[in-house]
Amino acid sequence: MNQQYLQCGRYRLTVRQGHRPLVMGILNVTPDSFSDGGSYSSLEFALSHAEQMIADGVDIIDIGGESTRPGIPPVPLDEELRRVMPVIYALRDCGKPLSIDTYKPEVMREALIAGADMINDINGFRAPSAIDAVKDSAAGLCIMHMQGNPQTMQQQPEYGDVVQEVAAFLQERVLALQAAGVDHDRLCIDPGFGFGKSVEHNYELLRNTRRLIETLDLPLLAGMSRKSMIGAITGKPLEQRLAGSLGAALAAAAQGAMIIRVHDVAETVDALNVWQAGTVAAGD
Ligand code: 8Y7
Repeated sequence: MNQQYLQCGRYRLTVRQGHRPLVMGILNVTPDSFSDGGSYSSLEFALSHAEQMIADGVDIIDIGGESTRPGIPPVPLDEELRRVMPVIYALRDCGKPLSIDTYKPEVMREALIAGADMINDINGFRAPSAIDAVKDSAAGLCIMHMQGNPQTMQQQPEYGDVVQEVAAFLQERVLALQAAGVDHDRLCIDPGFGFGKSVEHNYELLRNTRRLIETLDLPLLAGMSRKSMIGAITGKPLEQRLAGSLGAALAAAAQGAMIIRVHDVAETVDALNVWQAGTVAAGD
């Protein structure tokens, strides 16, 4: 991969092969993501969570106002804005790039005006006007593959050659964004683990991380933290998937993944730092 950095709004992130992968910390701003019993509002909860992630060494904060777990109904536009915008304003000057996890062009536009540095679209900028919403900014763009939609995607995932089909989809979206004038150095790709994929599809994709990076010639983001693909191997419930998730992160890192999206920032930073210290960089 020739690309040395990812242009991410106000930031230029190093994504050179042989460098430690960046850690993207998941910041959910959904009513179900904080315990309602105490005195915290969801905004206060999100801000203290962000502060902790920064102390733990996070590289990018991924703010999401809509849960995209399989089967969860979509959140209306005004509700998503109500959740996400105050967090962007509050964290704008926290010193870390802010990524917004949304597939709604209106949210992309508002977030970019408010100073977001990256748009993470699980829908791969396929919504009409999604490309228009982002093309004139300097924001980093994560293009994720998803088969179907979050309501139905896990019902009957089907592929001939999953790696080939995901690569072809990502290539088509890269070309669509570039045709609209988006610079190559703003793009990263993501196979979309768990988004319309069986456990076997997910591991086939994970084992082919290197091939995806070489085929697309772009930095790759891997999001496997606590997902059912981890549960399928470990037999562990959601709250006991940290060790399995670290294993997945290292498997992706070893094949050149450059951004790892996780819930557990401190543990992932430690794991990647030790892995990096023990790895002989290719070509160095
Ligand atoms: C991913 C993601 C989720 C992922 C990217 C979860 C928003 C489900 N997963 N974005 N979002 N990649 N780019 O369990 O794998 O975190 S939501």
